[in-house]
Amino acid sequence: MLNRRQIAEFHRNGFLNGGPVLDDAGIQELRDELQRVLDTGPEGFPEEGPRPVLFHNMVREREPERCVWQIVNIWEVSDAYRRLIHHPLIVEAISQLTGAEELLVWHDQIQYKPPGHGGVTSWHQDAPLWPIIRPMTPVSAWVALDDATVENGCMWMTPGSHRWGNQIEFLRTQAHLKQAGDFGQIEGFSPPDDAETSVVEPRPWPVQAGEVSFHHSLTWHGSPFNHSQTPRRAIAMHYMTGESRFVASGQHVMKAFVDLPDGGPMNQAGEHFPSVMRNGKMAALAG
Ligand SMILES: O=C(O)CCC(=O)C(=O)O
Repeated sequence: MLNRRQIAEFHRNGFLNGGPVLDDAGIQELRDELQRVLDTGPEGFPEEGPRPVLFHNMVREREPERCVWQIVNIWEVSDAYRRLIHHPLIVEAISQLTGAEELLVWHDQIQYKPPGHGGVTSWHQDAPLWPIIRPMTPVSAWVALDDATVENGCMWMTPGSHRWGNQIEFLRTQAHLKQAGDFGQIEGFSPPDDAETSVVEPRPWPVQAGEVSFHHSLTWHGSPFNHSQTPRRAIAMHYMTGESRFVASGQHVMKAFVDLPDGGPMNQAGEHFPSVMRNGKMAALAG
């Protein structure tokens, strides 16, 4: 359970380290499961039957010599990851941070930057990249499976940026920032006059293996290259509240799994969006 100070920190900064949620055995189980899925490979899952929604090197077209394995909805092919999306400490914290008593999984995603040639995840906000759900309020839980450090490409965060609105077009102009050495050098943006945080001060956000970090879906974040000799494995679990609605005009990889009319409640979108909390109580394990 988060305390008042932690909740206030999240609302001020737009991100928070929630502390350890996995012991060594739990970390190793998730690493082993990730390796099993990587060994199976994108083509190794049957067409019919459970498979990740997306499984690719997300930087291959931009930078063929680099790699970030992105696996969306690994929970659909792994009991250990399915248990993780229901982790009581994580779900309870998301409820505290959103103030919601009904929570659903929007989707999860592994981002694995291999040693030596791990690619960049450019500065972005999540919510503008998720145009099939409204409002833009989800909160994500990001669990490190290795110590995420400046050297191996930990995330960077910009305090207070979740209160600056949708700035995705501006952030796209910062895609030249790729190295840990210059990743924080965002230039050309002035926060709104009435914003609580009036300076752009990005900072590295190291997270230890087994810890959870939370971020708001409008918080500016990203992660540079991994030039180090250590892997940077992590999973983000993106949660939405019971108020989320489907926006049929948008595009997103999860749209193919939404069985709803425009404006329909996402809590009726179907089995790919499991409920993790109902009426303030933990929901039964998905699947
Ligand atoms: O794992 C990363 O470096 C980026 C993850 C991310 O963008 C997210 O969790 O929203």
